[in-house]
Amino acid sequence: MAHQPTRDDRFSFGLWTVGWNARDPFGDATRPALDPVESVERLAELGAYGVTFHDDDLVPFGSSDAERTAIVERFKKALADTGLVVPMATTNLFTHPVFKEGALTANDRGVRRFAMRKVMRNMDLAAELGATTYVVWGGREGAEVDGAKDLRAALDRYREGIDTLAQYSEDRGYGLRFALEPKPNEPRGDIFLPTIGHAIAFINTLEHADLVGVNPEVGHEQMAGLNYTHGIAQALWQGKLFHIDLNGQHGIKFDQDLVFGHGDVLSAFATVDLLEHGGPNGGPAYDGPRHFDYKPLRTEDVKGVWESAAANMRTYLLLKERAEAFRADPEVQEALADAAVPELAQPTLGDGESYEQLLADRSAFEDFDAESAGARRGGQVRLSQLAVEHLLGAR
Ligand SMILES: [Mn+2]
Repeated sequence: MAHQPTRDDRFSFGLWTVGWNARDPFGDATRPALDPVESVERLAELGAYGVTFHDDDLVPFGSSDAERTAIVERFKKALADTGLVVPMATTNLFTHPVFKEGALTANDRGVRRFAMRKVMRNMDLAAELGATTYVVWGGREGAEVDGAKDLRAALDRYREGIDTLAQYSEDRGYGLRFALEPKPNEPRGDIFLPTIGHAIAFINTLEHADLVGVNPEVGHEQMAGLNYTHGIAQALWQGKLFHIDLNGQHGIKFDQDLVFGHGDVLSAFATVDLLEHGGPNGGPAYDGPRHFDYKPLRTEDVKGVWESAAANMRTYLLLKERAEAFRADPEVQEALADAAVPELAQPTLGDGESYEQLLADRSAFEDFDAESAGARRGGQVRLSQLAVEHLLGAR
């Protein structure tokens, strides 16, 4: 019953999460900005194993080379002192006004070339710090005015951008894998590659498709009304779940970035069960960092920031424990069998069976009793209730 996180749990946080000073579109900051070194120290104390960053989270935009070097050296010392690692890094291609109309897909070619250079520069640092995953969130890659963007050209330029960056990583020997982060909207009215499915379909067109996967965020899929667990299950199935962003969201509204589990907790339970166990019939589970991309509520002070960081990890561990108890419960096993869940793992055709043999099998059609199959007990509510009871600690 250990809910105290350890390095083995591989929890990681973005500098921009705990470091958010709580400025929003309607109000000023309610907290001071945090020193990245303080964030590293506090996250290490709380039991995290990793820290991630956008280039500008660490080195403010426009810093001189000398300032950049000094900041990076101080950060590296904090990492060495605490043992925290940098599993992932990413680029801020959204804050500065230069990116107001897009970055890798901006109409302005000069902006696109600047964006590509900004990513390459931070990839150098990411590799130096030992990162293995490079996240690409195209928050400004999109439009509000459909007529102001050649949508197919934008996808051409997106593909050109990702393939060029992947080639750069290969040529420099960085060994980075890229993880595209889908989001349907916000800050743009409509963002390109809005869901996991769109992103995976796009990835399949890339020259370096093998180096590119997805970094799905709970809230981003739920903002689109989609089932996050289903989305990451498909990404796992296609070998594309390179990274995850865990947080909480209450349905279709603005991007809330709540603490993990503080939105749809039943969905969070299913997500942890999938990540840890690979699904009801087993299967490859997720072996990457458990990364939290949340924002401490604007109502909180700095103490509340660290309470909320701890809450993400504790909630994950509680859900993990609950999911293990659910899987180990004999009544759950019985309910799964009753709902025929294991049967789906069995191929529809027999070993070596052709469709000719299927056509010849009268029991499959002519003699099949559709009425009794249609009357079969579902047993799904029982399974759902068992999950709820385990979640509530009633079992
Ligand atoms: Mn978000």
